Amino acid sequence: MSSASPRGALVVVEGLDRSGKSSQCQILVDHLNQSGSKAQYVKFPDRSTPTGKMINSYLTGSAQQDDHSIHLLFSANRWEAIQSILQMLEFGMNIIIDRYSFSGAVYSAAKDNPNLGLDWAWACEVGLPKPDLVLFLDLSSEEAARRGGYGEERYETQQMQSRVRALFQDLFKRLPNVNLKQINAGCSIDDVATEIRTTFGRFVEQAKLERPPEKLQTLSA
Ligand code: T5A
Ligand code: NA
Repeated sequence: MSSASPRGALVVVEGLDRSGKSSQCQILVDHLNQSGSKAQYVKFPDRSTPTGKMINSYLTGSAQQDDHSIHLLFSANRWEAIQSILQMLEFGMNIIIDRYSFSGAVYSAAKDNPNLGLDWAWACEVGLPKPDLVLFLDLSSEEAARRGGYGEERYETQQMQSRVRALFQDLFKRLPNVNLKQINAGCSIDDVATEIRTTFGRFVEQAKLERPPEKLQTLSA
């Protein structure tokens, strides 16, 4: 492929558990593929790899892990996928990622562990490709708790979720160079999908995509 052809966009969808990320990623990927763009869905954690299997055992409660060790596994689960993501972007594929480094830092920092704050948690994400656009699906922890399947996995308690919600905002304030759009995820699936489609369309009109993508940097003070 010639270097004149545009690279794909790296879009990340973030939010609390049950905010609708997976549903919305699939809707956006299908929409792009049906309207003539190429798009690929990527999800973290990817539970199919060796690191992902360890993460899955931890999340479902069948294995224990030290807080730092599970944190590093989540990060490794992203790093091991990066070469293939960069290749797909270079071939013009838009990559829509369901959770990324932002979840990685925030869920670990939300634990009651004084040695594991946002700065420590973010450090192993520095150098990963920086998303061109981050869509944050915002939903109160009470609304999230009312949705299907809530309460089955390790972090799905209301106390953890409300800490996570506050920490996402602390993290985003310390990443002024990240292109962030907050989306109200409390309305219907169709309404959220429409807002995401509109936001993505506006982003594409203005996007000047660096090649290769920029990298995530350390947090500002
Ligand atoms: N984690 C993750 C870390 O600690 N570190 C990391 O580095 C990473 C990447 C698992 C856990 O791992 C943590 C965070 C998590 O606690 P996961 O595999 O992404 O992460 O979690 P899942 O259980 O797959 O997904 P979520 O619980 O986050 O759900 P989604 O994807 O936000 O929501 P979705 O689309 O599956 O929808 C959930 C339910 O709500 C309904 C859906 O139909 C479904 O039933 N729904 C709506 N209902 C009403 N109105 C709407 N607008 C709705 N949208 C969806
Ligand atoms: Na999901």
